[in-house]
Amino acid sequence: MPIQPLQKIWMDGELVEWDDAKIHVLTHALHYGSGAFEGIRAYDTNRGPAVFRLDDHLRRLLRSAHIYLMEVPYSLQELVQATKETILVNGLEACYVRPLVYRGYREMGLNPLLAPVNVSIAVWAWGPYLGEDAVELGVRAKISSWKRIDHNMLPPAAKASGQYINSALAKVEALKAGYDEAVMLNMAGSVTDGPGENIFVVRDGVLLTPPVSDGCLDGITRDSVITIARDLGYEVREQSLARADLYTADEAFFTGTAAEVVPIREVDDRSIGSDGRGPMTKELQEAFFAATHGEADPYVGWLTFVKE
Ligand code: PPE
Repeated sequence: MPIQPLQKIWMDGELVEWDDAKIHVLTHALHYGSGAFEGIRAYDTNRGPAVFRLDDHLRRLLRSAHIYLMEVPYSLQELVQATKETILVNGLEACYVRPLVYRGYREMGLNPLLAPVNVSIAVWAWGPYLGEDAVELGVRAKISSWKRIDHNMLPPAAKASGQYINSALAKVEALKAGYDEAVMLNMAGSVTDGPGENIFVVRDGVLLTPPVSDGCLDGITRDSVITIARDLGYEVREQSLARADLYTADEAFFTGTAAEVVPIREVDDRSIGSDGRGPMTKELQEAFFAATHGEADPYVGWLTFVKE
């Protein structure tokens, strides 16, 4: 995804020029993946740009940092303010927001505890994550030969930088095999996540998604879709899924901040349901986009209005 340079990036309390937002090549996180990040979206609303579930994302960032014993030198409230400032100064109505907490420069070796903890927040314009047509037509997914990181190897609950080389291996394998996206299983063979998305299936009118204990990320879009589906009167169950549950689903879709809500039309060359976007997927997509754009009153509390 090529990035269009903007104006400023927030680094350790200051807004620096985009082209000056640099780090030393001996930054600990660059060598060892010792960082944690978030992916957040701000949407265009009739009250100006609004960040979707900002506090929830920043709380997860602080949890990820806590898991890795990184003490973040800013409070949640300071990070909220910094995010709003960064969006405002770059003048975007809608954007993707990438806060990063990372072990910085002047300490090498595998003990990260002596390295400083730095924080940055960047924004950029990020269009449809899985392609222009994916939102309507859906994507073709493939079960990856790469298992998702297991609880006893790396904590799946943390959105830690280094953990994403696992996702990248799965993503590249799927792309090189001619698919759009991967689906990762855990060591026991249960479905977990896409490389950067949670996964849902619809069976007999019930919405099913793997429990966080199976090793998926505790996704904020996932939580939003579960809430919306229940409010619409659907039964939602968090239960383990085997790969054949995907093959035989009536509908399936990915959720994520970058991906939003994207139908899955095939898994391992088996078409799912009517081979396109199913009716419940469409209904949930529409309700989700209404919520993110400030057009659904019950969910306005999920938005942080940048100019207010
Ligand atoms: N699982 C994984 C592994 C994951 O990385 C994400 C977000 C999700 C599920 C969905 O979580 P949430 O965004 O809270 O609904 N992936 C982020 C990074 C994507 C990237 O390519 O970078 C994102 O969507 O921002």
